[in-house]
Amino acid sequence: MSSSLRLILGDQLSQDVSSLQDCDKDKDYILMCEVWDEATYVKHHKKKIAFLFSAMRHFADDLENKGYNVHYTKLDDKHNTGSFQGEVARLLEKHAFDKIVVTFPGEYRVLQDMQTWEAKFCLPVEIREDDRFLCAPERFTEWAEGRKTLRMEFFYREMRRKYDVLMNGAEPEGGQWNYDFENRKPPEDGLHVPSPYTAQIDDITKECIDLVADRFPDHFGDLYPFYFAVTRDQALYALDKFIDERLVTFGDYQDAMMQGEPWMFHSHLSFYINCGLLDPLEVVRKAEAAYRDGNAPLNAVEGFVRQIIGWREYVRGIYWLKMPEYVDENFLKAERDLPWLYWSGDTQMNCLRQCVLETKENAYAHHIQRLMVLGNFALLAGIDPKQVNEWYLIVYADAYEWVELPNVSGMILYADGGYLASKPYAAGGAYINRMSNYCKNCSYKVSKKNGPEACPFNYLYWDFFIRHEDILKRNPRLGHSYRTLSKMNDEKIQAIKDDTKRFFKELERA
Ligand code: FAD
Ligand code: DLZ
Ligand code: SF4
Repeated sequence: MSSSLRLILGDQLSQDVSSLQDCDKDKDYILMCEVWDEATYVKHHKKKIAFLFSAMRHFADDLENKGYNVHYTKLDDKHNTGSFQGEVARLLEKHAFDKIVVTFPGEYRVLQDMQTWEAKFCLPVEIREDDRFLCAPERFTEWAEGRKTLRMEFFYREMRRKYDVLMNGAEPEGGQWNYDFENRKPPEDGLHVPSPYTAQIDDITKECIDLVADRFPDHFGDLYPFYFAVTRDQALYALDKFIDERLVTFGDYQDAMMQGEPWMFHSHLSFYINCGLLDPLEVVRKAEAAYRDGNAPLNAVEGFVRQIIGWREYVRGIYWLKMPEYVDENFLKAERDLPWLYWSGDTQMNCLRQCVLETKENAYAHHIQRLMVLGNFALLAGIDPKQVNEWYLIVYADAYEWVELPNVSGMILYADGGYLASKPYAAGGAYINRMSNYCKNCSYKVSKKNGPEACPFNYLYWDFFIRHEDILKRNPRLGHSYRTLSKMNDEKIQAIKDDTKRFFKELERA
């Protein structure tokens, strides 16, 4: 009787994941395993581990209730080998299988491991496409071929056409592809942000939280409050809540940051989309339906849809196109060690402090916090891309290398020399002041450009452009910055350099 082993990873928790298609409930076995290697190859945020273990356990229960043979290894099982490979080997010893079936993993290192299994186990290993993504790596490669640099906008338009999202025949809905120019409202005093989705902690989740507290005490992050959805039903509820309560204002305040409001009008769905509890296209279709029904404006829905069928697919395409070299990219030769403040939040820079502390509490920060505060500082300070990547992979519950690495090396650090983004997203304090209310509670003065009281972003910004003049000056999108720089006198340039030197001296002492 032919029988196959179906391995399902922690970020493949979808009933229609390709490795489950044609799974025979009588003959085949599903393997899911909590393994030490995955939980510690970087020291993931405690909340991320508890979330994934609980979602995995709930998913395994669902499959069992549907009549599948599920072999589930818990972290503390006596015979747990600690790795995917070891757990596959253990199940192969117990049962005779003719093949192993897996869905294409989200990380290169896991794929590399899987590619050795056929020889190791003397069994065919079928690595199936992950068709939860809308653009297969081969299609992306075809699209990218012959282009020296890539631009998300053109890729996004193709995805809109292909999946018929917000289209009006052959034309984009409303006549324009992109409504970003409407999505830059600063936060206003008294702005009411709805409360985010909060799931009840059930026995399974409680067990996972306790396990993580016990086994990973030295990992970063808080376990409580724990609010994540851990089942598909809960994730669907979180999706509906976003569509009903936040989507309408998502566009307007997409770039806004407010002290004490970590969730703003974002969806907080990346955890669920990335681990499989939600399907990206179903999320997009629901948002589009809200627009068609007159419940959300076009700028909000287009902005939201672009993040998912545009950016999300685009960064994944770049990941698989550019791996394995992408991890080593360091175009700007950034070498500074990651400052301790990224773990402790211990800094007088209020924007950074807020973003780090919220990350620690929630395993979440919204896009602009990740990009324009935490990322902007890493870029301007010239922090080593490997260390920045590791930090982002650790601290966010939605982080897997396929999505984290291009966002960090490509989007924030310009480490790929402009392959993903057309220019570095560098900004001074004025941007943060315009888009947030952090500066009101800061010991530094955002209006001051130099001296010990000045907002460090102000002089770090110019020092960055001075440091990299040789390679960045030729970028036409940076023409304005370099024209301004060329008008600065020697005294001003020296003040920028002196302030930067003093700032890093103090940072190293901290
Ligand atoms: P929303 O603002 O509600 O956006 C909707 C959805 O769009 C998200 O759920 C996500 O699926 C998708 N999305 C939006 N922007 C991006 C993007 N740039 N790349 C890919 N998908 C996107 N996202 C991750 O899922 N995992 C990561 O590890 C991750 N690391 C990041 C690191 C940096 C430096 C930056 C700048 C961005 C990173 N992002 C990452 C992208 C983005 O910040 C998060 O997807 C988003 O903050 C998740 O919150 P949300 O669900 O509330 O998003
Ligand atoms: C992130 C993660 C963690 C912390 N633990 C596990 C685990 O124990 N078992 C598992 O199957 N998956 C886990 N994951 C998710 C994997 O790291 C992820 O599937 C791979 O990185 C491929 O994307
Ligand atoms: Fe951040 Fe500068 Fe504003 Fe302080 S003054 S919150 S450091 S941008």
